[in-house]
Amino acid sequence: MSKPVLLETGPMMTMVSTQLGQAFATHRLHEAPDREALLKSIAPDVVAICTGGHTGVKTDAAFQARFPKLRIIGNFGVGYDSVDVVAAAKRGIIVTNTPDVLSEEVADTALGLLLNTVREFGRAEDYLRAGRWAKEGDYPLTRASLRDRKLGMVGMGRIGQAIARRVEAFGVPVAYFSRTKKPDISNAYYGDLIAMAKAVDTLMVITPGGPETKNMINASVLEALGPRGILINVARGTVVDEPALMAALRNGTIQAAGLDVFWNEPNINPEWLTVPNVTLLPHVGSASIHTRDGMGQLLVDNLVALAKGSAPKSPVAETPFKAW
Ligand code: 8YV
Repeated sequence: MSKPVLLETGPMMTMVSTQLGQAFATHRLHEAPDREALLKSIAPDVVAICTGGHTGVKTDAAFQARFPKLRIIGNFGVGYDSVDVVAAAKRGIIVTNTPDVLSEEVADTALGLLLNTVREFGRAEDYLRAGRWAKEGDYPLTRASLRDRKLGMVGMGRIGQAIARRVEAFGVPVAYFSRTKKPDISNAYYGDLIAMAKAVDTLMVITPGGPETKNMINASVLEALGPRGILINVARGTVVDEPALMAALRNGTIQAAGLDVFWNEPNINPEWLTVPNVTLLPHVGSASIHTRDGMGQLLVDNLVALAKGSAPKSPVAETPFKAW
């Protein structure tokens, strides 16, 4: 019997491609000399798509519609904003993501970025490497410290809770904003983002991307955060209004920001490189070998479930699995 047909929309880790190749007849969109020709020839037979935000391919309703036999879309990453899950749900297509295996890693990154932003470690290291310590004396004392801060979480899902635990261990009180109050979480809850931004001086953004949260951190939120304000974003670039943030950093509306995610990755706005009070990371939230291996294996397990006729491990809430 011939293997079921799977499309990879972009480069995947070797361990992912190798294992998928054992269960499926795989085709790689990114390696095709003529993408359109490849899609036309395989579209009638494709039952599985392997994708991820990093591929740059939007698995939207129009893209999904090209594959009449499509049953599953496996997304590399916990965030699946590049997949239209509403369109998938309508056709009974299962969408899977990679939750849990990356929560602690992303939380570590969030804390690293927070500390770096507050205490300027990156800039202090640049100062040392440039030979300025011996010539010019000690690096200036940082204006900011975690010692007198209050932090507001924008989003309190699994990664948010892992971040909050760490922040509290540093002695910093944590409040949170989300659409609904979570009964099992005792931190101060705000249903109004502006009210929380006024009450704290540090915002940690870890909410899903997509149209619902687009530009949620806008000029009004930054104004409410105020001149001691620090914004950290480890969610999606789309959640923050970038021009508003850049202006707020330049004119002192807030003090500093730390960003792991941007509009138009990896081709970020080059103007960011000229803003001194921002710490910039190239979307490395989950990027350790240990954690990416865990994500890759979960992605494989989800997709291979179709070939085996078993239940996928982590379907997203919008497309619950019943049967193949
Ligand atoms: C990865 C991420 O960079 O899990 C996510 O949602 O943003 C990151 O872990 C991304 O999945 C790579 O496609």
